[in-house]
Amino acid sequence: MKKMISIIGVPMDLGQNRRGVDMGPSAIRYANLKERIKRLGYKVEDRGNLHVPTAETYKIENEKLKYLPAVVKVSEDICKEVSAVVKEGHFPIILGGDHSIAIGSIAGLTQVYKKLGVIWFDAHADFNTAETTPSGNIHGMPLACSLGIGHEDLINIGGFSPKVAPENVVIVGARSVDPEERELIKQHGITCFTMHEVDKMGIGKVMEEAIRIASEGTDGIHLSLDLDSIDPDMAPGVGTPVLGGVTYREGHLAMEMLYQSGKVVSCDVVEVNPILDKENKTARTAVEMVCSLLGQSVL
Ligand code: 6HN
Ligand code: MN
Ligand code: MN
Ligand code: MN
Repeated sequence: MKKMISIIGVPMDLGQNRRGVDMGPSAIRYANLKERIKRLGYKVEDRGNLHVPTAETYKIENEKLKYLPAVVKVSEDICKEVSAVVKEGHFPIILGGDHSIAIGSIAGLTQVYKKLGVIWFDAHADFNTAETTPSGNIHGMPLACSLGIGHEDLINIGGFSPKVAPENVVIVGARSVDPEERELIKQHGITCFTMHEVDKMGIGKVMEEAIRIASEGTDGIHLSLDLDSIDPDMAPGVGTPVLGGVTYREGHLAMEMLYQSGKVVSCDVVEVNPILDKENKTARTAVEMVCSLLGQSVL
């Protein structure tokens, strides 16, 4: 029996400074996410959007952790919603919003999956802290937070820390990592397949390794899919585009291999910004990736 899919929208834009990423859930829904998943033979429920306060109603108090109190509040809400659907045996798809939402989704998942593997598919590593951040934007910090590195309020969402172990976390597609962030990644022994490895080994071999690492001794894999991992030609509508990304076909192969592993239990789809997009191309790419993750092209 296929798991039921639960779509959860989080119109979060407080983790970065480009407006428009709060419209990501609408853009992805408009690209027909629910219908497309249904066609693959799944039952799907759309649980609507969680409430996210408007940036203009907040004053930034800490330049190194912008909108911290609001991000903490929304993360707790995401945690509750995600853990509730996972307890029902469903597969959550959490639509961002910026990547800070992964703090809450991983917190919610680990209420149930005590040993969770994570594949962080991203042009960035999202491994900054208040001490290393060049921007003060929390969307550059969620992976570090999930490993228990960062501000106390962010790492303790859902009541405990760390959520995941470094030996079960893999970054794929990185090509823009800040100098001190790089040191933190090394120091914590996180496996990172940058675009250098994707070019050299091929995406097939990279994903084989990534799936092995995220599977070893875990109850499941969470895919955190940042659309800026994909090359800007197929994903131009993101706040922090970086040239030289994963191609459309490489992205599909990666998603298909994740499907074939049978280990994926949830995913985030983040950083789609329709204001910066061209005719909803990035949201459409996102939907194609999710369909491949759910078995669209595998017989
Ligand atoms: N994302 N490393 C940069 C920063 O500001 O910390 C960029 C982060 C981008 C985060 O794309 O999810
Ligand atoms: Mn149910
Ligand atoms: Mn990211
Ligand atoms: Mn990114």
